[in-house]
Amino acid sequence: MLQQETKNEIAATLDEAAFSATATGQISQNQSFDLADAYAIQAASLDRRHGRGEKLTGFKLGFTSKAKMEQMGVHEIIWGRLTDRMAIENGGQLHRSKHIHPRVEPEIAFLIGRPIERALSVDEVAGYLEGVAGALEIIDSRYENFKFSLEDVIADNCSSAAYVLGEWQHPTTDVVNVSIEMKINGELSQAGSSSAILGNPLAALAEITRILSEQKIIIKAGMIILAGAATPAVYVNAGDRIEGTFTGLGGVKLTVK
Ligand code: OOG
Ligand code: MG
Repeated sequence: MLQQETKNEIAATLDEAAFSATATGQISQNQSFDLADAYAIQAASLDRRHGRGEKLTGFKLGFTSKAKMEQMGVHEIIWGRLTDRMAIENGGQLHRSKHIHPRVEPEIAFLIGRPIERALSVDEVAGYLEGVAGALEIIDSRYENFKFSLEDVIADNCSSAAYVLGEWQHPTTDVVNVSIEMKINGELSQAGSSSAILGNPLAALAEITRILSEQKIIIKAGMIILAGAATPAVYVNAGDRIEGTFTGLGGVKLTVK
């Protein structure tokens, strides 16, 4: 268990790495720390963002599909926090120079319609939704070579960097068998199915209600939840045009400047 002062120092290092778009070494190479420490560092790094005026907009899950677990070598579900500064409008631009080594991945997003304070079952979660959408997430590990341990990536707010939401669809729209394609510059880069996300993205939503209610964190109405990518993530370069298509949910576009 780390001292609070040490957690704050690590949080500052990660926050500055993100802010200056400069990679830093893995924390786990100099320090042993546990999952509780890792989430406390994440919270402290978010406090720094809130101090600069950023607002919490929701939460994301990570490593909810085999494809992601295998790509990154981490096999546990993780969660992180999203802020308004990370939101990019559909069709908008990502500034490559503001990031270290950004990657993009297709996601399913949920818009929460009423507060959630307890663990909900997969059958219950649908009743708390105001919308569902396709999304693109930009992840940008603050660690050199995009390499990390489970604790490292949690402390680094699960590599969260930016997200683009598609148009919200009615909450009863099927999200279980959505075919997902991600094209870069018109060429198919990744293809998958939303069923790769814990068999059903609503299961990811149920999972985060369980995790956050244990942490006494309320998911407020209007918040967004990203269920985790169904496919591996792909590096992006300046000039790239990225397009996610999600059968029944529509498309999401992003260009990299
Ligand atoms: C960690 C973030 C994982 C997902 O959707 O699985 C994630 C990473 O891969 O750097 O966002
Ligand atoms: Mg993701």
